[in-house]
Amino acid sequence: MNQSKQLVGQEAVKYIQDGMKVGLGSGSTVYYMVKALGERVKAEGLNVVAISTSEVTDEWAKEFGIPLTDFSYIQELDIAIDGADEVDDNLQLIKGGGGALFREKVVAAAAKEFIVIVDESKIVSTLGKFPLPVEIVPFGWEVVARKIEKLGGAPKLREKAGEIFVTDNGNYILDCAFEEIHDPVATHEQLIALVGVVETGLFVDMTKKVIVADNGSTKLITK
Ligand code: ABF
Repeated sequence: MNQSKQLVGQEAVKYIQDGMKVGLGSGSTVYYMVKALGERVKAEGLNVVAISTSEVTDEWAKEFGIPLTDFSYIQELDIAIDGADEVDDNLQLIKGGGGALFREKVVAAAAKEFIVIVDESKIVSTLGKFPLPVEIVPFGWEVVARKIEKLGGAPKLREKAGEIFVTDNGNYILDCAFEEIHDPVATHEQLIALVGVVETGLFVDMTKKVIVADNGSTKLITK
């Protein structure tokens, strides 16, 4: 599995050119991409600057010598590269298993090109087997949960080490077991309309390029 993640991480870095402003995603696959990018910075003197999507990725960027900036300096990125929990046939995504979905969506939306890197286990025909992460404001989260329950989402408040999980933005996450999401656009619209929902892990119509590990190599899926 790690070899697959390494392969797609290294392949994605080939799309980064000198002078680019880069969005760095989160998750274990992204770790290998950040490592590979750091190796290019070191070996080629590649001149890039990056905005990351989590405090964990911040640490990886520092470890591998990738200069970091933030949106107070740059408001558009040339490319963003991130992982995913599920990818369907239309390149619609479920993201947020790592809890960074809000910053991941902000960064992906700010990028001219958004490339997703996954091992083959993430490819599905229909989204939803992976519980959909929905970031919510802590105040009145129980009200939002009941509304999502009525939508068939079977919401579960995310915990970590027996405590309520709190995102980098100070919010909570409901993991919603929809099982099958046949219309990701409509489901996202229904959820984002609920007062108290900050963002959903449905990344619809955001990527046109997915790099998938494939039996010791990689393949590019585009739309
Ligand atoms: C992140 O990557 C999250 O959105 C997603 O949950 C995670 C996938 O993690 P991994 O690459 O470790 O499978 O972008």
